[in-house]
Amino acid sequence: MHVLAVDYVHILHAGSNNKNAFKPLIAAEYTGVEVKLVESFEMGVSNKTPEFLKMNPMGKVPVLETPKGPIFESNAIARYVARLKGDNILYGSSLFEYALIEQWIDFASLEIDTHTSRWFYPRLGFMVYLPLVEEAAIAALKRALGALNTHLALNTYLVGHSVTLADIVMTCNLCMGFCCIMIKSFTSEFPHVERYFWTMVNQPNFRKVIGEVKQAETVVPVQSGKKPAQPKETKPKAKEESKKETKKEAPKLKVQEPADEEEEAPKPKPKNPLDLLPPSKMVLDDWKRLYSNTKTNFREVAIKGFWDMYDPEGYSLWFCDYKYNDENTVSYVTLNKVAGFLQRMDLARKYAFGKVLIIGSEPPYKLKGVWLFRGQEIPQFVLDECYDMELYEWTKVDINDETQKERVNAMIEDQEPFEGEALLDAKCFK
Ligand SMILES: N[C@@H](CCC(=O)N[C@@H](CS)C(=O)NCC(=O)O)C(=O)O
Repeated sequence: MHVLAVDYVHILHAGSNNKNAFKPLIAAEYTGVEVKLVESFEMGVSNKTPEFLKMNPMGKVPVLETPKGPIFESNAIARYVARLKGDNILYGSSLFEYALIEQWIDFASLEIDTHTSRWFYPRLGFMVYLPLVEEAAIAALKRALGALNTHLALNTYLVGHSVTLADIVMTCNLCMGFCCIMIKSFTSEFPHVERYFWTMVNQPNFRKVIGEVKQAETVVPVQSGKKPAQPKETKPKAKEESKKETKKEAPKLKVQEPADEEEEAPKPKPKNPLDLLPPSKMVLDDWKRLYSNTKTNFREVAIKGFWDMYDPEGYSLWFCDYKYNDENTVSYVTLNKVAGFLQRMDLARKYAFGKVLIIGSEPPYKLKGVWLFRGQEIPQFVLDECYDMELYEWTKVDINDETQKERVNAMIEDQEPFEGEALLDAKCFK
């Protein structure tokens, strides 16, 4: 019977933690094409069988089985998955957008992946480690990240106004860097790349495939004493020997894997230190409810209610001021930036309330806000986990200063004009 490719369950040969396999798996989440990872894949064994070598003579993964035959090379597989269903959202809406998507896919492969690998693999002993070569790889990677950063200063996505295949390939390639070698002090030179990467990996369709992503905390030390990989011999090797060599899978990414049934029961999560603070008379949810339900007389009802409830011992108020306002030249990119910030603050929902104003009737727009946090300081876990925090200047509100108090009120109320300027929008975190 002839099976239509759109109805076919495609089998993807790769391990479950392979960033190249993530590309088609994420594309499949967007297009609804059925792609399943092959069962019991063992790197260095499954990809060296005669049957596998018929699918990819390189013996490399990923490989996708389709009704017409196998496809290897992860970008080609991802393109196939993206285009299988005629009307799809991953390939842009014009020939020009299509070309830009291809441009960024090539860039992600040749300028990001190549240089990240040239930095990372020699440190693992997969290639000869030479300090001068590493220096050149890092310089080339920085040049590429600089260019990407410039593009992302004005664009939420690589092409157009939604996720395309270019974002999928770029994010998977950046994933190896962020998870394995590009520590915070390295990536903070590229704040827009950081914002882009964390926004992408937290999109539900990415998260389903990749899981939770954690940034590398240290640069892998050079594996001294490890012999560099030898060039492959042309004559076939004895089974055991060849197994050893081909087991060189790309390193495991530091993502949270699905729990193994045989593993011990997970330890109870340690309490958030904010839960250990002395109880407060202010109930944050009551304030959030009052804010949401007040439709008229906002000053008299909500603002007055806020100060009646406010507990200056259990909570603190903070003004935030975006450091890079001159980059806010495109309205929807600026709005997306704020939306992403509030989305990433989700982890603090039990402990915070915030208002961010997007100020100005024309670009560059200014971002200013006020946040209420449990405790006297900005919670450490928020500073650690939400990278947007460092994009703002933070100043504690002195509530004994009436001018500052009035500024808080104006922000909570979205008062317009605000400090003499119109508001493009105001976003609330509650
Ligand atoms: N350009 C290829 C790279 C494939 C690749 O290098 N795969 C590695 C695992 S990520 C592999 O199979 N290595 C086994 C080997 O070198 O024999 C793609 O994007 O699919």
